Amino acid sequence: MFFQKNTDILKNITKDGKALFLAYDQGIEHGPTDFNDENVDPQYILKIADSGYFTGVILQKGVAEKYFDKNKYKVPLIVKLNGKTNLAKDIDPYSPQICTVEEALKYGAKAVGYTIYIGSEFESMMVSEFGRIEEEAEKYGLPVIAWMYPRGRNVKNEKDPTIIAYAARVGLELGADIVKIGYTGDPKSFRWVVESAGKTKVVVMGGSKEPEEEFLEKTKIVIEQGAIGLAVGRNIWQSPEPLVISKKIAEVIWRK
Ligand code: FBP
Repeated sequence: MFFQKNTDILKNITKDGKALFLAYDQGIEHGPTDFNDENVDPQYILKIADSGYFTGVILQKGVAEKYFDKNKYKVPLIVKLNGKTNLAKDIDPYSPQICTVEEALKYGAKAVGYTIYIGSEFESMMVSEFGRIEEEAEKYGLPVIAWMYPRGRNVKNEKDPTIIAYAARVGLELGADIVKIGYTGDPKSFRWVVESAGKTKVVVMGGSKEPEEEFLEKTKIVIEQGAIGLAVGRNIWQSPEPLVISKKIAEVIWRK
């Protein structure tokens, strides 16, 4: 008999098999340059996250510890276990683990996330850290989301559909429950990404703020091609009306 993970492992962070995660780890990745007077405050973000449109909110440990009151917020918490700043400007990036699965559980996590820069000269370190996290998370039945970002001097074009499909496949090979990846730019190549990920589910990252109609069109395409949803930050909380765009995105994902 072969070992198969509990197929219901995603039940706490999905609704009818679909997902919409609000990403708010940009404070470490980019610094507060992404923020304004409102969205610099994690409480503002948590209110959006708790609006009912989201199946998860992604926080780093510090924000989770200081702001995520598990008795108050209903939105499931996803703790990002590694991170880095963009100040070092390393051509080949490494994102070290800064939080353990046990700590994440203490903050109320229903899932954990980890970035792997595939193609980086430090890929092997991240792959091996990810393996240990997988093992630990498995003990608690906690799903693991892998941010699969091709990056480094050997990656000529991060948006190359062949490389994105490779990244998605690596997520499956490593045992990720969900991979978070970029859009390839066209439906056909994106379908191949989803097929390459096999039983690992696919969510698409947001990226920098785009015109609303374009963002909704992209959402529609990725859902039609088999993604289960999005993990998006700036396109929501940089909007003057975050709940309006959240509702529209949710309508596309859950096809209302
Ligand atoms: P956005 O929707 O704001 O792009 O967030 C998605 C995300 O993956 C975040 O989780 C992360 O902080 C950020 O993008 C990393 O962006 P990059 O490494 O491309 O600068």
